[in-house]
Amino acid sequence: MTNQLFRQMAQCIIDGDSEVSAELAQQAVVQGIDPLEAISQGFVVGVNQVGEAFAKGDAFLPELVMAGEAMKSAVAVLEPELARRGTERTMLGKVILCTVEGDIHEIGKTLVGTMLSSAGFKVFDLGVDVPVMKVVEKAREVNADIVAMSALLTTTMVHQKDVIEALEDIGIRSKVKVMVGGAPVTKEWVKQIGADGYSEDAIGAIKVAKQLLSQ
Ligand code: B1M
Repeated sequence: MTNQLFRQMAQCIIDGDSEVSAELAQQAVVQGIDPLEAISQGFVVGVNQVGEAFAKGDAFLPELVMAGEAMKSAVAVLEPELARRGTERTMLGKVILCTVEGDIHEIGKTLVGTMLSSAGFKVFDLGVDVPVMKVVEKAREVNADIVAMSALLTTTMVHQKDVIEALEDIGIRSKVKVMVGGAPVTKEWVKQIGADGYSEDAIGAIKVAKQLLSQ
């Protein structure tokens, strides 16, 4: 039953059908399915297939856009449920969150934000395509504990490094932990740019953020 629902979820993303993706997400909520499982075993399977087809030249930008929209509709339905399931409510720390300059991929970043908020972090989500100085100025303004940056493009991930350098330039690098993520980000990249941590997925981001604050 659940497997069939997961297959339908993947398919509606491939079809770029936002109406069906929202309906299937709603079904998952009604059936008490873990929203993160619905995302990772259902919808993301579809978005990955579209991504692979795009990379091979078997799908084009309109398909990518429609898959992204369908994914957003599903996540919008699942987000309140994700937040509702968050149990810890104490304020663990302040997180500045963004997708870096030049990059408009927002779905993974938003999921990370939802997970961190539901775990008890106060998240300042600056959105997508956020200029380097806006990130560091906000970090200084709110006295942030963590700067969390998402990048989905090999051409934009370099701005994660730029933000770290800008934090150094304005003299607050030692006061703030830097966490990075997104599909092209690897452990090697984290080391190379001098970030403090990274996670491959949204749920792992909670563990990493907590670890960073306990250091
Ligand atoms: Co774009 N795109 N895209 N795209 N797109 C990718 C990323 C790509 C891999 C597709 C491909 O070619 N196979 C490719 C990048 C290639 C590369 O650089 N290596 C690509 C490209 C090339 C492009 C354009 C350049 C296409 C063009 O215009 N010719 C263009 C760039 C626009 C820009 O940003 N300037 C572009 C545009 C778009 C759309 C706007 C159409 C749309 C985004 C819609 C939106 O976000 N509102 C889109 C989409 C949908 C994708 C794919 C298919 C799916 C991304 C997604 O939402 N995944 C993607 C291929 C793929 O990833 N399979 C692709 C689902 C999401 C839940 O996963 O974002 O990875 P993800 O987040 C995960 C983890 O990475 C992690 O946790 C999340 C949840 O588990 N994570 C973090 C993410 N951030 C984190 C931060 C953390 C910790 C964990 O701590 C801070």
